[in-house]
Amino acid sequence: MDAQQQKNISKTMALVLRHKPWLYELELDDEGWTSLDALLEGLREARPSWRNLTVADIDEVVGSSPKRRYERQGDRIRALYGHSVPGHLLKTPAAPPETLYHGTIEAALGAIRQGGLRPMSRQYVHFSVDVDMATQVAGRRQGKIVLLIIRAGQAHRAGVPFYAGNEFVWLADRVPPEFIDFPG
Ligand code: HQG
Repeated sequence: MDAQQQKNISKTMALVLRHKPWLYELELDDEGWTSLDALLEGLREARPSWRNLTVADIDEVVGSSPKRRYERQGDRIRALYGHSVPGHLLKTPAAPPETLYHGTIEAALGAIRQGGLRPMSRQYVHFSVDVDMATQVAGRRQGKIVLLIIRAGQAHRAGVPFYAGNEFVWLADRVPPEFIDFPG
């Protein structure tokens, strides 16, 4: 499978595993898991060039993501972060690294200074473990990139819950502005 095909399949998996499982008649459980067979069936029907997709192809897509977007366990698969499906997915609270990063754009700063970081259209607000990834995240948006440093350890000790998406991506319900270092 070439890189472009991997990317196309990954984007479609993100759409159904994070946002619109009903497109493929998938049901997500409360940890986001769904049937691998049902996903494969939906993908095979979606495009003629995907008609012969196999579990090995899905594994290739799962393994090709440096951000570890997806996880497969036996006959089930899920997205590890990024969800907007209705109903709250269960995440286990965990102690975050002392420092996390969040890349955003200048236009959002006023609201973030005032109300802190919020999930917006997703279920959780997302953080990166390093500056590079946070910069890439911000680069998806139009506007001047701003890097926020999150005093996650301090926030956690003060009672703000955090959840591990995977080893690179952390999640929270919200982070108040007093735990955010703004530039300048
Ligand atoms: C901003 C992708 C105004 C926030 C990415 C962000 C990531 C506020 C935007 C993952 C705000 C939401 C998540 C507030 C936060 N007022 N704006 N109070 N609080 N914002 O896409 O973090 O590649 O939902 O700064 O790479 O950009 O698809 O979140 O700009 O890892 O695997 O509201 O999704 O992962 O945007 O991205 P998003 P995000 P994949």
